[in-house]
Amino acid sequence: MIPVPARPYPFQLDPAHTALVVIDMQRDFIERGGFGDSLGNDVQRLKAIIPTTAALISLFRAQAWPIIHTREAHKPDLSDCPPAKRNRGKPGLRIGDAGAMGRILIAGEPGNQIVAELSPLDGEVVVDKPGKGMFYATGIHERLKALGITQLVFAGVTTEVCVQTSMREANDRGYECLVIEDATESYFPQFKAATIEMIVAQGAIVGWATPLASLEQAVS
Ligand code: TIU
Repeated sequence: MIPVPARPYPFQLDPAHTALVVIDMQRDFIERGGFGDSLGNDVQRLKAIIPTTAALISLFRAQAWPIIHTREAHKPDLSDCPPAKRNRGKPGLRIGDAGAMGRILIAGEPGNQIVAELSPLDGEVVVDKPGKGMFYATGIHERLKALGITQLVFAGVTTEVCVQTSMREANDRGYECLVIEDATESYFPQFKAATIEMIVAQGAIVGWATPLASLEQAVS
């Protein structure tokens, strides 16, 4: 076990059973003209975590620990997008509509690609998920179990939506979860801060949180 300084207390990292999950670092959320922009958000602030997330991915690659990348993605026929989800978007530019980077949040469209700086390598798992959480309708729990993974380190966007939902889903499935605070971001700084507090509260009710430097120093 590798003790990693973290809140609310050190995280005991089990190197043989840990995977990195990079949530939804796709153009839809990070560049102008995508889903995040269509919802009225300032997407600029999400770009800031690309270097930290790249360094985190490099750390896992150097250790040859598994890496999972997710994308929020729907089928072109929208058969996996319930009206309750589609109708909640901005009227006139909803999931499946034609935007500046192709159809909004649709698999295979330019906007659905992971940003170039964080491109998955061959052998890394890429999960297309129709929900906010990474476990709903993806089969990833079975794949992680087959790999013997019991701990997940989280990065990506947005902290309070897809990252938090995925961490809570993971928690309920028995994974120990650590979020890297400077490798996750929200359109709303106050939501990011509140989410981190919610995760670590009550003795790590959902998981642990730490900056990348703490993990790097612990692993080196
Ligand atoms: N809107 C928002 O903050 N997030 C999402 O819709 N999806 C993810 O967080 N990936």
